[in-house]
Amino acid sequence: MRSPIKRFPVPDEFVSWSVEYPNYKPIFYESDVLSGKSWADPKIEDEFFFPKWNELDGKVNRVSHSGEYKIVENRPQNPCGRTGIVGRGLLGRWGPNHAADPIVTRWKRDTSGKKLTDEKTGLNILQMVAIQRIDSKEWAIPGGMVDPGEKVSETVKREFMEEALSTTVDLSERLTQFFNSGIEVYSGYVDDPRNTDNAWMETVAFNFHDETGAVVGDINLCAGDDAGKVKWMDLNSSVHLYASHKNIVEIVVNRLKAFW
Ligand code: RP5
Ligand code: MG
Ligand code: MG
Repeated sequence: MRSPIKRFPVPDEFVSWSVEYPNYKPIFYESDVLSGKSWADPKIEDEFFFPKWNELDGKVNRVSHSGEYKIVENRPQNPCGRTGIVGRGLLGRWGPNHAADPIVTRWKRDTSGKKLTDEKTGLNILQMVAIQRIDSKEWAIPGGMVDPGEKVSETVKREFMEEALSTTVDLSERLTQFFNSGIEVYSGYVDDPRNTDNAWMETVAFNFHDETGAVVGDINLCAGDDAGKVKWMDLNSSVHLYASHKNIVEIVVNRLKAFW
């Protein structure tokens, strides 16, 4: 969901905290939705809230992939700079909000099963299972938040099942094996529209590649949870994807030496 709040403008040259921005007057915003939710932290001033920043805090992972983040005026500071909003905005956790993203790929083929290539470069065309988010209507990787105590390898599988297969029932042996053989392609900050000066998205993205197309190539896709639509999307440099998902997908395309 895009924040309904108008951010204080931050020109590119003032994003970095190391550059003085004396006129910076960020807007405070925390969604009412967060109050009392088990997946959200309390307000920073809550007398019973003693977060362990930069550590595994019970089951909540407050460690950033970008290294140690600063605590300024009792609040975690976004390691990528100013955003125009203070407070958590729409995000549940102060500091890093951990997600996981499954990039499920296959080669584009014709009806006879022959791999299709880009005419100019002769490179094969890669396809990814993409979902259309209900909140912003943008196409995206079918990722989601890591539950407290959950392994990211479980999160990617669970989120793919919820958003792209609309199921929570156990997968077949073959699919289970497929989802156990993912390759981690990225871990770090996500340039998500919900990020604020004190709360931001981070992800671990895994590639699950079906080389022959026999495992997930003809799987029954069905959009569920926060996905309105699901499809196999051709990947190339003109795709538009939510947040910084395009950069993450490009890593997979390069890894598999596909057309971009
Ligand atoms: C993105 O938001 C992550 O890369 C992940 O895809 C997603 C997680 O948030 P929800 O889909 O649960 O809203 O930044
Ligand atoms: Mg989800
Ligand atoms: Mg999601």
